[in-house]
Amino acid sequence: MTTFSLTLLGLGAMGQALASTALEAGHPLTIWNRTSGKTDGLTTQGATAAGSVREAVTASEVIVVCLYDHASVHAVLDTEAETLRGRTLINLTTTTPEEARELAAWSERHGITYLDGAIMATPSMIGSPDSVILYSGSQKAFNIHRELLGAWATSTYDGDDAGLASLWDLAMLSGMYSMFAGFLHGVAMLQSAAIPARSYAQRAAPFLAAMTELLGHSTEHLDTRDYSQPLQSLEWTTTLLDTIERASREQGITAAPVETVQRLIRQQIDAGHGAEDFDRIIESMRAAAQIQ
Ligand code: FVH
Repeated sequence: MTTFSLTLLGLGAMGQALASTALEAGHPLTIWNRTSGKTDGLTTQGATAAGSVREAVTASEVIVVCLYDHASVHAVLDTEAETLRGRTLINLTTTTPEEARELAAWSERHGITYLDGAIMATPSMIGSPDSVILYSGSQKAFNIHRELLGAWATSTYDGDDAGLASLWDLAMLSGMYSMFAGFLHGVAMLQSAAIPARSYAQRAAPFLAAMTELLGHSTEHLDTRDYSQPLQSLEWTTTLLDTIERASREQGITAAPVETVQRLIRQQIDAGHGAEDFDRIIESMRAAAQIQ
């Protein structure tokens, strides 16, 4: 394996995992964190703790940032744009696509090679093939540093538009959080009858796993936007969700997660599409953002 020196800015839960794995892979590592106390375990493993961002950036050709959010990335890097000139910046902080593009443009203005990454894993998964990190931005940087990226996770490159990794990341997380909210709504419904969450989880997990099989079943109509062959019509689905809403109220809990879906359905029924497939609610999502 080709080892090269690396700097990591940000030693939160994820930064710690990335640092530790890079050290295990044999990369000389310089680390920096805003507040003290987070470098100790890593220096024991062989990392060098820098006293300032400038010192940390100067130490390596490749600078990885894993900070709280986009604002914290600028808070750390803005004063060091000239120090970063000629180096490669890999940003693993969660941002929006536009924020990633903004940072790519900022990097270009300052002669910095920019690669954006989106981590689809928890800290404990880093270093295992089950963890995935999506990248977009500089293909050259992705290719050159593939071994390091591979030590952290299974790496994929989605193109030179720096915003694409974030777009994929947030699209995947949107699906995940909506599913978790639905799961918790189910837990609350059953807990109202003194049924423990564990019992619900035991039945819900295989049921939801079976339902995810439907996701890849037929997606063509989502691209053609032809919903005229319904698997479940909007009229049929709204009646079912209405029953869930009433059941929620009977059990003394909110139906808020279901109400959100109902609003999207009603928009399409009101526009005269009640006989079409449930998937037509995607048009309500587009309409909400004025994208037609
Ligand atoms: N943890 C996870 O499961 C995930 C999974 C997928 C993606 N993420 C993203 O990774 C970024 C970092 O997440 P994290 O888990 O390491 O986050 P924290 O443990 O909260 O650490 C945050 C670090 O950011 C530093 N920081 C915050 N604000 C500033 C600032 N204004 N200036 C400088 N540094 C800042 C913070 O420093 P300190 O509080 O220790 O001084 C931590 O180093 C994140 O984008 C996730 O979405 C994680």
